[in-house]
Amino acid sequence: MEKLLRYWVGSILGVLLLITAAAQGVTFPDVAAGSWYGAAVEEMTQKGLLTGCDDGTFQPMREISAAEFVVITLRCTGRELTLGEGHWASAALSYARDEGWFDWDELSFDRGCWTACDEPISRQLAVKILMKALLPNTKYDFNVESQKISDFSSLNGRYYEAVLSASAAGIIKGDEAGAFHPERGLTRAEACVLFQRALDRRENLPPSQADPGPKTPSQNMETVSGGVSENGWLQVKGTQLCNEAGEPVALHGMSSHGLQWYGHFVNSQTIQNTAAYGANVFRIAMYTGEGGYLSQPDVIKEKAFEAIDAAVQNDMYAILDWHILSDGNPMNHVTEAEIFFAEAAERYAETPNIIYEICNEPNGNVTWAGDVKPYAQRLVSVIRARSPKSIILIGSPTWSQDIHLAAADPIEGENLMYTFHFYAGTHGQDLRNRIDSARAAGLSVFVSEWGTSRADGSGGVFLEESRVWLDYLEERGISWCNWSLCDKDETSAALKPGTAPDRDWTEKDLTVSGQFVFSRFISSKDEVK
Ligand code: DCB
Repeated sequence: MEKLLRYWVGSILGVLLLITAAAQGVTFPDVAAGSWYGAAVEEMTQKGLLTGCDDGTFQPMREISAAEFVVITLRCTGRELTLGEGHWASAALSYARDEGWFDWDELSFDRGCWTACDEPISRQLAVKILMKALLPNTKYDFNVESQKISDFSSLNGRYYEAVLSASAAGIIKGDEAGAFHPERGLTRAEACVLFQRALDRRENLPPSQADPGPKTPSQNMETVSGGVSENGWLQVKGTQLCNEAGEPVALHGMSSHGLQWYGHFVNSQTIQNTAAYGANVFRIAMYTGEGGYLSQPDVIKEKAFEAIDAAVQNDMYAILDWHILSDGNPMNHVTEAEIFFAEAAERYAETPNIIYEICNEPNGNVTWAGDVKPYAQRLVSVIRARSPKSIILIGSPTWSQDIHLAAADPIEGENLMYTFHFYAGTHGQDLRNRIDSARAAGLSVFVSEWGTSRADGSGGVFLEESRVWLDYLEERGISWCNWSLCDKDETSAALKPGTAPDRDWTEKDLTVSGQFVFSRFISSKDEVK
């Protein structure tokens, strides 16, 4: 009873405060009229985008949590929320993740729980979510905008696009010293100002720019298929992979899992089993860390060379993949990489089958300009000195998703392509748009690894999402390899647990993922010679 009374008194007081505040044109007792953020709060409240706290206050100087930020962003896009299971914001958080406003490792969903989403959101992540949700097609000039942000060098590469486009759109302005402080929190007052600027900007865009849909540089690309005896040395013309005769070609096939774990699925028989379904490429994932090449160089190198020879016997292209993963920065082992690729490129200098993939997935605290690009320049020159014509595949930060950074600052040279990796349960339309923009800027893209699962190799299977992705790649003549040819008990694996590696396979040996992927090696558009 006493509780109820307190509640009523509280509410009445709250209402009285609200009325007085409204009379002054401001809605919250703790938001002073005329303060630098007062107008933004008022506008957001009038539009129904802000509700304030249970006690009727706004708490402008409290740091906004990730959950609060995502929920308000979603409201700004005009979407209604339904309460999900568990955390009050779980429906909004899942929606935002599925839309690609943030990646799964930025706000993690763990064992049914949105961990850490009640913690203050970092400024860099907030700006990324805001830009992806409200102003996804904002253009920027890398050099101009990066100059404006005095602490730009401390920014992680995966936030370049968001922060630079937000700067270009006038959404963020640094402090007195021009600093953005990417890792700091954001007060609710600051967040409100960001929302208001983004909404203003959005309202003033011509409708076509507000949502132009994906750009489509070269759709309906007709490609040829077939093996090395038909296509010979590959070459890049414009953004397209072509055969020796200059015709657009698409490579489709499997990637191995780690040679140190699933090397028994990397032999002439298993590679031939994929060729029997129409594959014309095989990727050899030579992990460097996790018990791979760096801990047993001779054994793993021999296995990789055997795998190349098996692919050659089967008339297939072979991607030799320096599979960095736990060792996230390729510069950590650049000398080892130079020695390895020097030997490989010399050995296979005359073999048209080989494609060099010099760094699987840079991740963690790496930048394009400071780490991946200088690494790639060194490796390209090592390989080129020995194998002048071969195709070289180059990764980018954020597990080879940051191709926009490469597009803004590419590497000089011929027959270079940039890898883009995706997992259909995690990555979606915003990344397809990113590929289109990169290609429109002249970048040549090769999907050397993708999975039907979530980004951790399990979950799903996400066949519908995979179909959308493969149709997208097919329309553009983009080549791909699927993760992975092994029998591990995870949804991305193509083979059922216990499948024998030393015989032909039938549909029954393939998992749901394997059946889907094998059925797509030959695309409906391939002009089979
Ligand atoms: C990539 C890696 C690849 C990894 C797959 C699936 O990593 F290139 O090595 O494979 O994508 O995560 C997985 C295997 C597991 C194994 C694990 C560790 O399927 O069996 O236990 O490697 O060796 C990615 C790709 C994208 C993202 C994250 C990762 N992403 N990742 O977008 O967040 O964290 O490994």
